[in-house]
Amino acid sequence: MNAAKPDPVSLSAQRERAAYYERIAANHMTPLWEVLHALVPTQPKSPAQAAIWRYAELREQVLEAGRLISAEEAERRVLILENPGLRGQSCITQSLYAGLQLILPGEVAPAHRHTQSALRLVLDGEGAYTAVDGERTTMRRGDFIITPSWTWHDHGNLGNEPVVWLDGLDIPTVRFLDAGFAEKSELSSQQALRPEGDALARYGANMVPVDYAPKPADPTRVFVYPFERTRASLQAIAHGASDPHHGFKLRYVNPATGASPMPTIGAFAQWLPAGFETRPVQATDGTVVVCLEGSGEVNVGYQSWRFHESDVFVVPSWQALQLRADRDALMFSFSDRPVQQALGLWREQRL
Ligand code: GTQ
Repeated sequence: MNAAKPDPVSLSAQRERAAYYERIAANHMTPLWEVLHALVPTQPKSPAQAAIWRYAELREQVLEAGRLISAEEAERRVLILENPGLRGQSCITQSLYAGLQLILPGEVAPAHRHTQSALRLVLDGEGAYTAVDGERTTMRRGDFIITPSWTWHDHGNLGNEPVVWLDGLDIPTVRFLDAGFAEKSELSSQQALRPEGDALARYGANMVPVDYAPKPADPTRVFVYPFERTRASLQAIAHGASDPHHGFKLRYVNPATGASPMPTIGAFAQWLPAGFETRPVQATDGTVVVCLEGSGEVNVGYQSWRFHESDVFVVPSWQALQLRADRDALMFSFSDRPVQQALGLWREQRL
């Protein structure tokens, strides 16, 4: 259908409308017709921009923060990765926050809990741990660790080198819903209630405790997805058929339900053999991507970058993504996909 173009508006009509808008503004009202197309766009037009953070620079700058403030004083010593299109809002996409956290040998990031859900992706250094609701896990490069909503968590470094990881939280989502609560623990480090590995043994070995009956939206009790398992799975499936748009890609799940590990954040691991080039694909979930192994080139919309180990980039909603690996590449990513799927909003277009 070809809608007829409306007649041009005379200057006097324009002035009359402007005066009217001012009168109704006094009653806290505003006309829909001036904003309708921005409110109901024909397709997503995210203010977020595609961007890349190179780890070589990130590392230097977060280590500098280590000389300026202690983990104890900061509570969490983190450099927020702020989307250049969303400055001042502490977010990397409209719904997600990302930051680079540093913990130095001997330091403790004290126990607290909040309704925001968090994930960690360990990037650098050995000897740190995260404790979640009374159980510690040693953090190793590539490990994907979660602290679901309202779980107590603290971090510490028992080793002798700086440890750096990427934090991903649903802070903007919880802020949007005005549903944020937080509290600090009296104890700086939680007391261990269970031995290390307990949760993984109980919930992460294709079994669950005999009387365990999770609700569909419950986060998983498996709070660590060890990198060696992820890597072994990706390498095993890489002998089979690839997906032209995704290479070899798996999503992390709550093994007891099949849902995402936490209700607000989905996470993915992807293997691209050397020389593999994905076909472009766009999706409504703005996504944060980390290169854990290998190197290559990424195209997001009209931009393109080379990426190396531990580089982080963000792909805004509905921008076309294309990846090319020049060495075998292992990519981790996270997004708000489970939220969009629960609301019936998620779309993907394979180009
Ligand atoms: O480790 O608990 O990057 O509470 C932001 C808020 C990390 C954490 C962040 C947090 C944490």
